[in-house]
Formats: sequence, structure tokens, C-alpha cells
Amino acid sequence: MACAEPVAVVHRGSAPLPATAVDQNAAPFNVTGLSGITHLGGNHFAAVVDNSNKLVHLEVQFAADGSLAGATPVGGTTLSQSRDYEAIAYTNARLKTVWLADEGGPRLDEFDLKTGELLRTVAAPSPFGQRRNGFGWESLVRRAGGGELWTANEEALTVDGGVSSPTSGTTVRLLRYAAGDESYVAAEQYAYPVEPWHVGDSSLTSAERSGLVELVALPDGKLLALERSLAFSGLISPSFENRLYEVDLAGATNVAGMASLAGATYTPVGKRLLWSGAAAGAVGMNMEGLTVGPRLASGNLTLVGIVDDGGASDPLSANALVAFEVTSAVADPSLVGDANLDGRVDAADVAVLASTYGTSSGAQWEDADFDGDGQVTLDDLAALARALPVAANASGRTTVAANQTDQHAATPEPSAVALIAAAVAMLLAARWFIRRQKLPRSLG
Ligand SMILES: [Ca+2]
Ligand SMILES: [Ca+2]
Ligand SMILES: [Ca+2]
Repeated sequence: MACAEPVAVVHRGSAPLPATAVDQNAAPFNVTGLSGITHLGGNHFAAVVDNSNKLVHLEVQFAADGSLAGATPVGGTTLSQSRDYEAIAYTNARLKTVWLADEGGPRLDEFDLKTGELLRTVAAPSPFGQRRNGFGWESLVRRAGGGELWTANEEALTVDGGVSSPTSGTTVRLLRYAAGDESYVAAEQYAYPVEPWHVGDSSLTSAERSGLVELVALPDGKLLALERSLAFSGLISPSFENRLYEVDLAGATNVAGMASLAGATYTPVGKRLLWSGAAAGAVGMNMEGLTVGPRLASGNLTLVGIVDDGGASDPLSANALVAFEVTSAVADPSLVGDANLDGRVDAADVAVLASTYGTSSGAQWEDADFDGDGQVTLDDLAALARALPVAANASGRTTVAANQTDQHAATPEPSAVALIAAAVAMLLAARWFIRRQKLPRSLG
């Protein structure tokens, strides 16, 4: 990739969220303890309520600079089981599912986003069984295409060292799950050093902490880490500080085989501070979740955070969304048209688009939503058709430019457009026929 620009992030304020929502059965419920958020495409998001079985569906409007112009609950999902879910990651419009990280397990559960049915559970590898109470998994991100999930513990496992303090941080493990044939399989782990508390101690209090509460993946593959510090200074004066870092995995030791990090020799991940401060309010709020949102008209990316109001136990925090604008250019290295992210634009991508064409919300890149509006429409079909680098070379063979990086470089011949249009029409007709015959779908 050419000239990778350093990531730059600007805080764009916050907006309150209402205290009630309505689930899939039209039953109202209280919104409290919002702890994770994920982007469903377009202006739609889903947030998870901790210690519950509830998801809240949100519609969010953005101003030109990424600040929040509106945030409204538009529904909810009651899940088939209640756990301490602290983070959420959406899959795509074909699966219509979310993965949730259970802090208490710790474990990952996949649910149907609409019905709330539990579909799958993935266990934690052994070191994470040594979690400290309340300091389990708070983070979850699914990389574009679903090739991997990342999670992490909030503060050190008992086998890895001490918890945070005013003068020392705590070492946690980033954990990568790789997509397997049936589900996700635990893979590498990397040590991540969390910063100490942002202010000194009060001898009268004991709720202070500094930990890793969220992971985010930018479209170019960079991982971001959100830390949250709560500390009481003076006699008893509480404040929150959030810190957002870019994570550098280069050269870091895979510590998956290490039963303990205490006293062990390893290289932790690198980190670079992108932003720190009060997410909302004068002395900060308890921002626990963060996700990449839609691109703005300027081309800049949005990041959207969510605040856990802490129920009755936190006088500082309230239900709220927090906005950030990524002011540096974040490229999406995927080829426009390459829905299945295999580096080629070909019939397999046409098949994806044919299976998702007409999706009106929730579509991701891997559903063939190439313009990021959450829908799969004629615009996406046209983008795919334009990207098909079908051209007869000197030997007369049809070739595909596997390393094409300039999406405008290969303008297909009119005959190629006609070819793809015909292929899509055939696939759409086949799908219609399959539905009419009530046969099992083989696509999607
Ligand atoms: Ca929480
Ligand atoms: Ca492809
Ligand atoms: Ca689209």
C-alpha cells in the first residue's frame, strides 16, 4: 500500500440515549448498562446491555464532521439467555447474527439478531479461565470478511500479574480466533500493557480500575484498543478517562503457549496514543464500547462509542453515544467488487451479489454492499460490473488482475458489462425459481 498515513482521531462529542426500547415481541424494556456497540451498515447499529438478555437497535444520524445529529432506539432483541455480555460484533446480512462476549464465562455466543435464538458457543482457551471476577472479556471485534474475531481480558489474569494501580498498569492478553470450517478456533495471543489509573488514589474508595474495554478494527486492518480508567482523587472525587490506542502487532510474541506471563520473557504489542480524555460530561463517563461506523461524505470514517450508565451505582454516567471522526485517510484495501475478499473480482462475487441483491438493510462489504449504505442495490451491481477486469489479452484468454489496486484502472469492455448483467439476471432468476419451488437455497 502506498504512503500509509498515521491514524488521527478527533472526539466529536456525545448524545444522550432514551431509557426504554421495545423488543421483537413489542415488549418494552429498560435500557441500562449499555456495554458494547456494533455497526449493522448504513445508519444502523446494535448495542448490548450487560447482565441481561437484551440488545438495543439504534438509528444514528451524523453531521458532516462526524458529530451526532440524532440517535434513536428503533427496536430491540430479547435473547434466549441472559449473561454478562459486554461486547458485540455483527456478522452480515446473509447470516443476520451477532457474536457476544460473555465477561463471566468467558465465552463467545452467536445469536440470531432477529429472533434472539442462541446458535453457537465458542469456549475460551485455558489461560482465560484464570480471569479475575469482573475483569474478563469486555472486548470483541470481527474483522471484515469474518476471517477472525479478537477479544481480550480487561485486567490481568491471576497467572499473569497484578491489577492496575495509580502507579502501574496491568498486562492483558489479546486473543485472536481464526475462522474454521464450523466455527471459530482460538489462535494467537499477544500481551498488551494497559496504562495505570489516570489520577491518584483516595484511601476511602475501592472501585478504581484501569483496563482494556474494547477492540476495533479499521478497514485497512489496523487494530485499535480502548482503555477505561476510573479513579477517585482527593478525598473522594471520581472521574473517568478513556484512552484510544493504535495497536502494533509487529514483532510481538505469540504468548498462547505461556501458562503465565509473570516473570516470563516476551515482547508485548506496541501501542500509540490516538486520543485520551472525557468521552462525555465534565469528568468523563464510562465509555465501554466502540465500533467503526459509516463513512462521511468527506470520505472520513466515523467511530461510535457507547456509555454504560452503571445502573444506580454510577452517578457520573448516563445512556449515551460518543462520536469520533478518523481525520486521517483510512483506505479499504479490498477491491471494489471483491465481496468474498479473495483478491479477485469474478463469478464467485457475482454469486454473492445475486444472493443478496435487494437487501434493504444490514448489508456489509461481504454481502456485496460496496458503497456502505447497508443495502445491495443497482449501485453495487454497477460497481461490481465496472470492477470486473474482463478483457481479452494478446493470447485471447480472459484474465483477471489479481493485484489491481486502482479500482478505476480497469474499465471493462461493454461486452463484459453485458456479460455480468446477464449472469446476475440468471442468478436472480435462479434464486426466484428456488424460492418459488420452496427448495433449499444453495446460495448465501
Ligand atoms: Ca458494562
Ligand atoms: Ca472475489
Ligand atoms: Ca450499497
